[in-house]
Amino acid sequence: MTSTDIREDALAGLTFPPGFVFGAATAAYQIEGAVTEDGRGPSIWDTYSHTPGRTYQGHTGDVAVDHYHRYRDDVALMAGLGLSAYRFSVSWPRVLPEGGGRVEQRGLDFYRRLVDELLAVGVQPWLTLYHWDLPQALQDRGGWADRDTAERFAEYASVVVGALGDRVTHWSTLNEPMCSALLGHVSGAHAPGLQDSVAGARATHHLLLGHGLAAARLRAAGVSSLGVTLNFTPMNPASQDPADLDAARRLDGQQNRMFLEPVVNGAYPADVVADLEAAGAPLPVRDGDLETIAAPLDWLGVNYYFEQTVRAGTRPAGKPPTSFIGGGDVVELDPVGPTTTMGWGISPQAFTDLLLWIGGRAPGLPLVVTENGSAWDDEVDAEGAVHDPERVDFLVRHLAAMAAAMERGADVRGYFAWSLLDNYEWARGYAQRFGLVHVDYATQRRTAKDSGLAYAELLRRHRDEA
Ligand code: IFM
Repeated sequence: MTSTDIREDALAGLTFPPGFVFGAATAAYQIEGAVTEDGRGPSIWDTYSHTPGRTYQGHTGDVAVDHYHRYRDDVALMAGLGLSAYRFSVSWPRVLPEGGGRVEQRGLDFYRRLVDELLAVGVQPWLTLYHWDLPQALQDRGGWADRDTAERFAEYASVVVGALGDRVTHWSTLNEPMCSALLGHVSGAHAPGLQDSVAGARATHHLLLGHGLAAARLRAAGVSSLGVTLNFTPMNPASQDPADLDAARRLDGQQNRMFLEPVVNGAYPADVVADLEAAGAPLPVRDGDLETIAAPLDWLGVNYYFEQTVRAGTRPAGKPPTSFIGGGDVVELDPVGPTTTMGWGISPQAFTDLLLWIGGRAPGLPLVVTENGSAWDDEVDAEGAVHDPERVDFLVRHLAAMAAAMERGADVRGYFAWSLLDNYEWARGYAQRFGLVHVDYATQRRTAKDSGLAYAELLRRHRDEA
């Protein structure tokens, strides 16, 4: 069997409704490089990645995959794969190097050129305003733990929509605020690298407030396709023991419900509020905030990678610090069965269940899968091909799982593979490859992997069926 046969086989029977959007996603700091060019200011990720001991082998996004200079070729690559959409993020410190005030026109011009290039080849731009690269100048004034950062985010949203609102239709405010808030401020596994639960709770609320304030600015500018992207990890109890059930409830609360409920229903879950208060890290909610946060949306972005089983108990020595407020007495179990190189388990069934669960919590709100993907050790072989059967399998099984959810009523309108290209996987550096397209980091050469070719084939059939 050739790799083409394998693709043909895997794709048989996978069909999606006409108009279903298929794309791939990236984020500014993970791909752009050019961190000191055209007036860009430093971000918290520049600071973090340059701090010894923070990232795998000291890897930084200084060069990344040089997309800032190679964006034309990368757009041509997307067109070649037949993507109907491309989800990317704007780098806040490229546009407002000090976080607010002075606008750097050269930064905006880059995104205008990128968007024009996409439109010219018929790929819809899906723009995310914040994928974790807060201007360092704002961090120096307290970052997301400080309420003013939410106001600065709204200011930044106004600047970007003022420059690109005439050509970008699909807008998202935040990517995965859970990671910004809890990985950034509780475990310190991400920038700004704090281990401070009070700051974690404050950052959570101010990120969500920033989302609501920015949403109002985008609406005022006429945006009619507006969403926010949340990352969901289903939390399963290791047993029916009440302590394990409670551990799963608490982590599910902070991972999933603390972000979903205020955005779609205008309230933090009461059990989460109580947990955070008991941990001495209350959410700093003021009158009117929850109405702002619950701004009407046109779609909800769903990022899904894996599910997690947890139990109550003392975290074994050697486990990384918890990312959850008061979560020091909860243990995340290692997955059973095969894992990706990230160490994540593979659970397509949990993806189906998750989409149905979200649909039940947010009835009437269309869902867009804004990220889903897997990391593997990929290599270019002597013939110049990249055979990544594990990623093909992951992709096909997750597409099938999404289709199963849709069949059972989940209103899913699009799917973006993470990621278009191999790129800078944050604290894990360049050791983790998520791309549909392989990047040789020494030469920056791009090579479509078998998974990229399989995806292209699926998209070709989808277009033909339309
Ligand atoms: O690379 C990240 C991305 O930036 C956010 N979502 C998860 C991906 C894989 O870890």
